[in-house]
Amino acid sequence: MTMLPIITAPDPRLKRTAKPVARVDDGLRKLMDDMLETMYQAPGIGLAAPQVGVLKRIVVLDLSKEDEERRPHVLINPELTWVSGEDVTYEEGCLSLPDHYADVVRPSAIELSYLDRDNETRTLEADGLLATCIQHELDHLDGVLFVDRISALKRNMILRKLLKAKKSDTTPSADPAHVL
Ligand code: GNR
Ligand code: NI
Repeated sequence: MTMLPIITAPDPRLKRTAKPVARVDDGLRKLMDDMLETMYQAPGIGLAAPQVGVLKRIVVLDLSKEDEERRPHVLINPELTWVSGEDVTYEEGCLSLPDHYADVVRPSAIELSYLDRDNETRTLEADGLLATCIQHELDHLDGVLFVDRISALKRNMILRKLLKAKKSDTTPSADPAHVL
């Protein structure tokens, strides 16, 4: 297992649209295992490939509690096939927006189709935190962050603080000259 570095905002790589996967092969299965390990280590409940610099439509998630057995899930080329008319508000966080949280409104229940790690097409119905998390991850595949779904005032406040944190970080990979 390899830990992958997680990209944090502001970074143009988080704003791009990820490309569909033609076929799941051993290389992508290794990437998904590394993404799961990276997500558990972070720790987070979901991770999308663009967050580790891979512009492919791949998502991993696991909503099991720390004291429970792990329930890893991988979604390849996920597509919403239905969203509820009813909305719900969750306080969201994002590994690419470290230490910032905000209330985000999204449909409360969804249905989606996706490929699993054996290239089988599957469908899933979700509500509660799972529905919110999946929508948050699907947004990453389209270059959308949760701050794009809140007021411009709150968004700019969070992005300004993240940029400031990056500017005071002296590690070369965090140099804004490279990431902006
Ligand atoms: O770990 C995460 N928690 C979370 C909480 C509420 C709504 C969405 C999320 S996803 C986030 C991990 C992450 O950044 N995934 O892209
Ligand atoms: Ni996120």
